[in-house]
Amino acid sequence: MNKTDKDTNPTPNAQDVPVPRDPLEAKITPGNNQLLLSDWEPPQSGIVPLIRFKKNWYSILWALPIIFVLLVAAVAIAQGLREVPSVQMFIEHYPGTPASAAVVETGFPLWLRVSHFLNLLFMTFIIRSGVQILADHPRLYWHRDSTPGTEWFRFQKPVPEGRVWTAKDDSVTIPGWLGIPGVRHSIGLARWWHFSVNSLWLLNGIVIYILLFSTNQWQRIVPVSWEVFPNAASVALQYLSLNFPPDESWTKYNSLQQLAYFITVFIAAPTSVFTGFMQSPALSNHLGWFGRVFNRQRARSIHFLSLWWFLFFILAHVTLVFITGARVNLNMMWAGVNDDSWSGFMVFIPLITLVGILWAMASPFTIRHARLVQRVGAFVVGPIKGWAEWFDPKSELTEKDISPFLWPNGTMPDSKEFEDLVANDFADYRLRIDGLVERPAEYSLAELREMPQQEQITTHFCIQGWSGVAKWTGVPMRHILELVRPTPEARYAVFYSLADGAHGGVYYDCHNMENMRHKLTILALDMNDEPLSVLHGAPLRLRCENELGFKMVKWVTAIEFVHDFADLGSGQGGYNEDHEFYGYRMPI
Ligand SMILES: Nc1nc2c(c(=O)[nH]1)N[C@H]1C(S)=C(S)[C@@H](COP(=O)(O)O)O[C@H]1N2
Ligand SMILES: [Mo]
Repeated sequence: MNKTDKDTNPTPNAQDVPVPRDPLEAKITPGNNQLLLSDWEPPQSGIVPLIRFKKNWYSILWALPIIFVLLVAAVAIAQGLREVPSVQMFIEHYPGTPASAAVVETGFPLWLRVSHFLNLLFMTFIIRSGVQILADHPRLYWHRDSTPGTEWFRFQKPVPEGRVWTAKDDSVTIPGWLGIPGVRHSIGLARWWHFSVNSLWLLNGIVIYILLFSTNQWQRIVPVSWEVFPNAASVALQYLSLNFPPDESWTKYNSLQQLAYFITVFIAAPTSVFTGFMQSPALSNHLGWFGRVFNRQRARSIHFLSLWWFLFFILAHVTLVFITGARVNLNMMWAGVNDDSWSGFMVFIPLITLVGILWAMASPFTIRHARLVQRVGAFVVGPIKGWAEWFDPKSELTEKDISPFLWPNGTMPDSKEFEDLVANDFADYRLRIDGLVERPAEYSLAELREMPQQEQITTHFCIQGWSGVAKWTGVPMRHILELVRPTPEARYAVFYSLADGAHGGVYYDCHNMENMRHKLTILALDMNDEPLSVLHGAPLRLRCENELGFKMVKWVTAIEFVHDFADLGSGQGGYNEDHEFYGYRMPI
């Protein structure tokens, strides 16, 4: 078709009709593709971790002298016990391995050695990004809400009183060699690492499970007789007396060793996966009573204890590998041979150097190529997130579950416009709805209050790790959809705030239409039977219970229906997505 044909065509096709745009689109600012430290929350150090017993807090540094004294005492006692005839008989009877234990003659096959290495590599990324995530809300709780003062563990000072202290204010810096990327409040990027590498680790784990049980390799690490317990006690006594039991190298493990591997592979790993998933708003809010019992804070605490098991295991495992004959042990696990050559070292040294290089590069790379990390992360875990988003959340909590405290979060509005609205008790407030809708509309607060109201008691899940229960009342989004009638082209609803985000430019966030149709998606006007406070989003905020908190825009002023969000800001689907590298879909 030549130019003249097109120019003279009297009927414009659908693409030529100008799409109505909300004026606030112009106030969106794109984010940087790098994590710019000059435009970021300034560093803030935490404190030495504390654990609470009853009303008192104790530094975990006390553990060092306590463990030392206990170990010395245990060695003395164990050595004394080994002189006692009945103990000697016990050790003779239970030498360390049940007589029934199978002998694995096949060594460590290649698949086992490769998956062992991958496991080591993945675990370095998982642990580091996990610690980074923890530092975004450096407190742990055992119960459903996250009320300050009720933590059992923290590495941050008590919450200051007499001022607004948001969850973002509370985040602390950890060094770049430890966390990934080692920048305060970099949870968006840490999560991409954590979840992408978790997926690889999980795949590796599934392959390991399958191959363990389709060969005889499982026999080394799965106990099959109750005698494993007295034998493990016997081994512990022998180790503690510093007179080690005989080593049967890779044909069979002693009972203590077997239990340690069993716990790691079959208890700690699944526990971590399970408690990881239970921290997701979509899964937890969908699972009803199960989500209440295994609530997010409990799951997060157990997830953390599971980390400690892994750290303890790694320390013990590596120490024993090196003190019970490093060369032979390395030959077995890295070269697959049982001799005293140097072949294990020849494989181990380059591979562990590679791990070291990747370790050193991870944080600087992530800071420099933050947008890339976000894109690759979303590509790897996007399908899992899409699957989780599909769950319709339930509201099964009751009045007595309502938390005494809900952390405030985000950047407060500080415009003259907002001040005037507050001064007038929001009498001049209008909610504007436009974009791809048949009937654009503007509603006053009074009109919104006359619409059908829905009440729900739900848990709020902030990406940073805290959660809390509140009762929300407001207009179901389904009702709004009936009023304004989005056109078939509309695929997303963009929520605009009266407040700017932390790095300048209007705060906004996009949701897909399925989220808008969920039973519990409402435009909340009340929180716990009172009109919303300014802190929590007055006069109107979104509740969308299968997403993380940052997607629930506070101080909503406009909703625009669009076909695509690629042309808004950096095109990532929202303010924190553009500026802090969060994901557009965040049901986990
Ligand atoms: N406009 C705006 N809305 C926002 C934020 C923000 O910074 N600006 N923060 C979000 C985040 S990260 C969370 S966890 C919730 C917190 O809601 P709350 O302060 O009522 O607990 O609001 C969300 N809505
Ligand atoms: Mo949040």
